[in-house]
Amino acid sequence: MRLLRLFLASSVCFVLGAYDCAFAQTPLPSFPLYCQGPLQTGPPAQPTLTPYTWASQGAGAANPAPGQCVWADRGPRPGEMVGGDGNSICDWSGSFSNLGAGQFLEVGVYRDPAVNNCMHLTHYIGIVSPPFSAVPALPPFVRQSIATLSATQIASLRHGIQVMMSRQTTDPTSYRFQANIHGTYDTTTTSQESQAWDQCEHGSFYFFSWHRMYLYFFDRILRTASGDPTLVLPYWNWGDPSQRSLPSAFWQPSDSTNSLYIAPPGRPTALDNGTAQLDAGTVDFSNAFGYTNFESANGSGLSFGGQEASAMQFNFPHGELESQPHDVVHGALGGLMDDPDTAAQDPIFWLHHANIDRLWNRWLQQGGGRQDPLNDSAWMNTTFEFFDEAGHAVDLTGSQIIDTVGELNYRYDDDPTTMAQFHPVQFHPTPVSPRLILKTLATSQAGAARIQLSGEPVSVSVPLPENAVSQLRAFIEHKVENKIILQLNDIQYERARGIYYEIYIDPPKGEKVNFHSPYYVGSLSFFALKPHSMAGHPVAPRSSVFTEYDISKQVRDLSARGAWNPKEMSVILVPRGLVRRNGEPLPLPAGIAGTLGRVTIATQ
Ligand SMILES: [Cu+2]
Repeated sequence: MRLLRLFLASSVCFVLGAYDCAFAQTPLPSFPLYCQGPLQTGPPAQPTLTPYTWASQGAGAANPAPGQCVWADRGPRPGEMVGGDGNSICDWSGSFSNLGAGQFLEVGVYRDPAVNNCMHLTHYIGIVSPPFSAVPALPPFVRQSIATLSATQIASLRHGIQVMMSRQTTDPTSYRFQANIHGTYDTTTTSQESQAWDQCEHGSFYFFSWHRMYLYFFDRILRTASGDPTLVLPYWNWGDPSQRSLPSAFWQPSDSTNSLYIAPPGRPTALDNGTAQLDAGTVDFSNAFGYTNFESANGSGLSFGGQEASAMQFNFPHGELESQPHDVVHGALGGLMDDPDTAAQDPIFWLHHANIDRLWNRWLQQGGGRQDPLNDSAWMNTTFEFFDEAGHAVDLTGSQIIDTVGELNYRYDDDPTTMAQFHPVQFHPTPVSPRLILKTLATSQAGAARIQLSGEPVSVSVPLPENAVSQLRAFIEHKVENKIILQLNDIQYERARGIYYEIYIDPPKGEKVNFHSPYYVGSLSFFALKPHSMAGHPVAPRSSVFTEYDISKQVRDLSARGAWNPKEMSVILVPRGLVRRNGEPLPLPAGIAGTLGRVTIATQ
């Protein structure tokens, strides 16, 4: 009903073409429905449905009658009594089965076009008695920082995860099935598993939208599993310096009674005993927030949200926020979290991604032209499949997840109360850009051995041929304004293991560098940097894996400092990982973590 309205509104905007087009504030999707017992759940084939009859007028002292339901403030409109499961409440049937005659139940619902138009239960409010409140809409769920959760809320979160973990893997609402949707080494045993697993989107502008959908359904399944209608998935705000260690609920107690606990080697011991935390540089997102464009051309990761590329599980290069802090936090945490095929097995995964999802809202809030790729019909209309709390397959598209309050019924505790800025304001349909081809200026020694990345810093020399020097000079002197780009090419590794690399250009010899240094350009994490594809797409060669960094500013700074060396550029990779609470680095894993085929300096 509401989605249709949104669609109509956007069609009108498309017709208006280049005119700016703002939506009126859309109503919240959840409305209070009052029912009187007894209500009976559907036949054995549909045990998750609760059919009912509409009362003719709004809830009052003697209304609805036994077996009936109705809105708070009015009777049903003709269009509301629809076919399919239109007069059925879907999911959570157990809540209704014990309701006796003379008892009234208040719930929050919205009509769910994804599940045969049933009245989808969003809020369970409980037994009420007249007079009923006539509030026409219910507030959305609020995702809170884990640091603000009460002991009761933590207990509820643990219980929900534990119930999901106790379900059979073949059940789409089980914890393992849900984790495997992201990625897995498990062998599939059903066709549903083959179709649903290994679907995560990395390295394209679907990264944000796919993970928002994934968390949305996980949150619904978790709430139902917990039996607590007020439970909402929290987020881990590692951006706050006081919250950089693993939230204590995840490691205290450190035994099997705590469903949030993962024993080593699933997590590094230092995380699980509270001695380690994420470094300030690991969680820094200032670079990504500086970008005002959500998407970049196919082949370029220089945008907040990633390249316009086809939906496939792992693509390259990654967008800016995906790369840092998303990938880098995965990389620093190590253990299960450092591999897309195991990451979601650690319950901290969901809180890490809720924070990434929250940062998407914080980025939009910066304004300055930042907006979602509403003009891109592929981003708006590509369908992804998930499962709801009843185990039904459900589809979502980008256009259905832009406004978390109006479309998905949740908000973050620090979202502004008015969500107007999250609504589309402009429609300028644009054709998909062709794949961006960069001009290579210089590359590290051809034919040399692969560059080995270990627990020690590595310096890679990139000799500058004459042509590169003249082009870089023209750039330094502002005669041309093309971006200068650093690429790390042909990245190979076997299994990631809790290490990532900060990258610096020509730092002064002997100077102790960190991510605040002017020579810092970004970081390399191995997370999701492996060719891997969904059924029907060919697997890309490993040599095609690369990351890229805009080094325009660093190149001009070099010259301004008088440190510009026209013979070569030195690219330094400094290994990083978890740190102690006092900021001292913890020992890094020994041996070779991965290798690079070459380092390239290029221009657009
Ligand atoms: Cu992730």
